[in-house]
Amino acid sequence: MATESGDNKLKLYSYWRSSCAFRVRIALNLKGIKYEYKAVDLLKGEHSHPDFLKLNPVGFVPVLVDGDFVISDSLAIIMYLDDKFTQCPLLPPDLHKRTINFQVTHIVSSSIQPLQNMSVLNYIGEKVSPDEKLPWAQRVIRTGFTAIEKLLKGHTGRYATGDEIFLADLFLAPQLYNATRYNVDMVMFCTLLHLFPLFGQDWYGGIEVSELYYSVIILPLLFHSFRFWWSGFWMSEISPYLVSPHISLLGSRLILVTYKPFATC
Ligand SMILES: N[C@@H](CCC(=O)N[C@@H](CS)C(=O)NCC(=O)O)C(=O)O
Repeated sequence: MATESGDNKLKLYSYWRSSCAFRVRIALNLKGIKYEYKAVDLLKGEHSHPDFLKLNPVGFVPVLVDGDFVISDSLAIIMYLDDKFTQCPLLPPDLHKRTINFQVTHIVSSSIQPLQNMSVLNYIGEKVSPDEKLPWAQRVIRTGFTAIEKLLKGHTGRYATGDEIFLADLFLAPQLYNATRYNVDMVMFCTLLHLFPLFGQDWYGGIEVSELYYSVIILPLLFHSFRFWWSGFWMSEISPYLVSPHISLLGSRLILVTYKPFATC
């Protein structure tokens, strides 16, 4: 398997939370391509540093450097990697499937992500109000996801357009991560949630077994040991009941807070 480009390992300029860089990291990892990770901290403004602007004058991550060839857009980078490293092709041979992949990709990369980019949200926060940042991000994500839901209906398999991972998946997974960051209510987006159940756990009744176990078994156990200890210590039968409602309440709250039925799908 081709892993490196000549003697020069590929260099990826990335920020861990950047959904655009996340797309490229998925492509690199799927294809088993080794690369050097160059962290660019967006929160510290490192993307505006003159050295970084030499690589990408727009001041965005990701940037991929292959020898002396510099590419500064996630889709361009991914297409470059797909042509150069042919293992795990990212575009399906079927014309319709391929076109659906392009549509999803462009909805995410043109109609969602740029509108909720850090600089846009900061601008809204400054010029309009900090309170408007979150509703705006949620709104653009919801609009885009509504379109993608429609588009994918009848085409999905284990992944967005069948049983193999293609371009659309590389753009969708990071955008779903963004949706979790912006606390978008996902109950309407059944197809997306079925494709990426991990992102849906908190949204559609995905009670984590460990949480249930914690609330149903561990807390009562703790409570009863505490009761024994308490009554032994204080030689009193009344005192444990003073704390019991508190602890049971904590137990049931854990269930109620995390449980949300997958009603609409
Ligand atoms: N079309 C570009 C967009 C790149 C982009 O917007 N990157 C974001 C992170 S996901 C960024 O660097 N934001 C910095 C900012 O908004 O100032 C791509 O797909 O690579």
